[in-house]
Amino acid sequence: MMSPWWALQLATGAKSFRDNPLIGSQRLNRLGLHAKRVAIAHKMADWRRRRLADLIEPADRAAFARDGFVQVRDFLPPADFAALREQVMAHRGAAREMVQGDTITRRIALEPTALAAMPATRALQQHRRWQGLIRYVGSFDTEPLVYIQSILTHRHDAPPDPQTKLHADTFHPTVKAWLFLTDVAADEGPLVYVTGSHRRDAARMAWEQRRSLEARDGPDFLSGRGSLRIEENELAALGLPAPTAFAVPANTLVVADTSGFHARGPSVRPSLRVEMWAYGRRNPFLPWTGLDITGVPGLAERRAPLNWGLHDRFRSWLGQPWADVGGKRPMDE
Ligand SMILES: O=C(O)CCC(=O)C(=O)O
Repeated sequence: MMSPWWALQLATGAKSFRDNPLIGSQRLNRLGLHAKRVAIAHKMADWRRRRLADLIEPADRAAFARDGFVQVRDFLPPADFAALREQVMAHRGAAREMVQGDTITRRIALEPTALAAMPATRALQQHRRWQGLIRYVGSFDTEPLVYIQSILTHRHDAPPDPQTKLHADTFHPTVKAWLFLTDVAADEGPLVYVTGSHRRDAARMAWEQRRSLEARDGPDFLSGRGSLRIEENELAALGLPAPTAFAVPANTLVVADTSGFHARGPSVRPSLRVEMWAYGRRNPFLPWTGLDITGVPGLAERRAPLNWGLHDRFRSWLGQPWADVGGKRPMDE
């Protein structure tokens, strides 16, 4: 009875080798199902990006094509950044937290009340380069989801945070952005990215094909769910360099295609990182760049709380990893 649903999911961003028997099928993947989805999704993203090229400067386009990310230091003028940091750090908002291993991720959504309380966050959302980079890298001309995000490492006596293992978020191009509000030290859980790993050359496609046969039944749960993990010592065979750690001062922006390999670097002590964090993901097979009903003003800034509420309500079907922790500030313990 579920077969038509599973088949329809092949034309979407569904990625779990464990939950969809077609996506996880060794027989179909031996015939190239996973590799074909990867190849088509990347071609579609390239095509959409060509149409969005004017959203960003040629230098940013070249950096992205080469590296898979764009890094901008001193992103905002100092006075604008100071205002943003001051407003955000003082804001007590309805927070959600997810615990992964020993690490807490806290998110405060930029919903209408938060935007009204922090005019500098609205200004960031309207910033031309911020918007342009996120849309171009994500390959869709639609409004990203934006949160204030805090990463608190070593807060639980538990195995390591699974985000510290290098991984691709999914099989198709997709965007995440970090505008760091705190300085990030190299040994305090920086974002790391494997330069050039957004490309799908022959070596990467062979790796994708191989991993698509192992992922469903392999020991790594998150690879089975479609976020394929890779060991650092496998990178050289794919012609890839060691990961770059973004040990950067506050006011650095990184916008990355997180279908490239990335992770959170280890932290040698309990640390706290705060950032404006944006995320954009749509069906990777769509031919158009816009037409996103959820991105219209009025709805766009309510998506995060609506989505949390939906998962609270239908917790047993949809799952809800984001616990309601009441009102918190980004730097609260
Ligand atoms: O925020 C970070 O440090 C990276 C987290 C990560 O790996 C992810 O968002 O997939």
